Amino acid sequence: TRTPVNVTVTGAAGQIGYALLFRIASGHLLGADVPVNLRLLEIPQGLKAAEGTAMELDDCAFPLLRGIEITDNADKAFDGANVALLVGARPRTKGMERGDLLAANGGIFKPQGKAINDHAADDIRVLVVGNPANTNALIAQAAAPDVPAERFTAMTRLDHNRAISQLAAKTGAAVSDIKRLTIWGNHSATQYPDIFHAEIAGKNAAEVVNDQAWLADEFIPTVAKRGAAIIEARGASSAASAANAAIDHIHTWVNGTAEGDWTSMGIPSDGSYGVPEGLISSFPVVCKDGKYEIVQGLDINEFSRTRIDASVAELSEERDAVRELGLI
Ligand code: NAX
Repeated sequence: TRTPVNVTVTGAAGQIGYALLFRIASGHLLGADVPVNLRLLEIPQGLKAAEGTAMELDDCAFPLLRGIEITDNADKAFDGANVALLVGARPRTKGMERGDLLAANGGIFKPQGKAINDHAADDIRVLVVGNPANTNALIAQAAAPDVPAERFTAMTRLDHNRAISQLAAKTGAAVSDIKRLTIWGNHSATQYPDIFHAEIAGKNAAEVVNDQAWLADEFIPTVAKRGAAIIEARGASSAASAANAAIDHIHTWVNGTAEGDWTSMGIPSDGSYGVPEGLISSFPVVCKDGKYEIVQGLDINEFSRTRIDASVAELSEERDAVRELGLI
């Protein structure tokens, strides 16, 4: 029998947390044969609700769930953590300036990065979901100098999945026929979903679509603004789809991408594709043996170049801003 994997979830009492925890406990995060211990980190006001969720988790009698600990202490929550899903964040409220937003999140992600640095297991893998996800991941990573930088990642898998779904709807293809889609840049309105290297049942997706106006005026904005459209329709932000994407992200990282396919992850740049080193930007990646590698050698056309550069410029500005605030 395998040793349980310690999975820490922050913001566990929130709506993504509620959609996430049951799937982790039922084996969807790591595999149907991997037992898990859950560590739930909340702020004091969230502890009672987290306890309620833990009662429900108990009531599922999940065979793979070996334990649940609930705490408002980051050092305890990350002690021995193998996987950390950083979901809890400070949302942007009306009239809030970007500097205030970054400062408030720095107050969350800097100490959590330090707690990960000091207490997590050697094989820790971190996924930041809480927005602004890429820059929050950068703040946590900078606060964890003893952890290899590549263990800090940000979630663009929801954007990736949204793009696949939109492309399938447009072409009538099955989602399972769509491969090699890429989200580049920031998880924000500037993100760039790239279909020029994507394949639909083995054919080049851009050629199958053959409609530049749809690409520029419908596909890209629909994917980028999907979060706002969900809020408008549901009266609440994406939760189950975000949780599903977080599960996908970690599952793919640990268990690998399918042969001939790749996925999108926000990861520290090594300078590939002109993205300044150290920025946490989304790239096409192949995962194998628990590691990821940026897909190299893709030909970037002018349409793509402009959009990648714009999103990366935004990431650079966010990095400058958190530097000025002393958060990295
Ligand atoms: P909720 O407001 O429902 O839940 C957030 C939870 O985090 C709350 O229970 C709160 O008490 C807790 N929390 C706040 N500060 C904390 C801290 N310092 N330590 C531990 N817990 C803390 O938000 P929810 O809808 O679950 O969304 C969570 C985050 O995901 C938001 O930042 C949201 O913007 C972000 N999203 C990111 C997405 C992505 O694709 N990267 C998509 C979905 C989502 O919008």
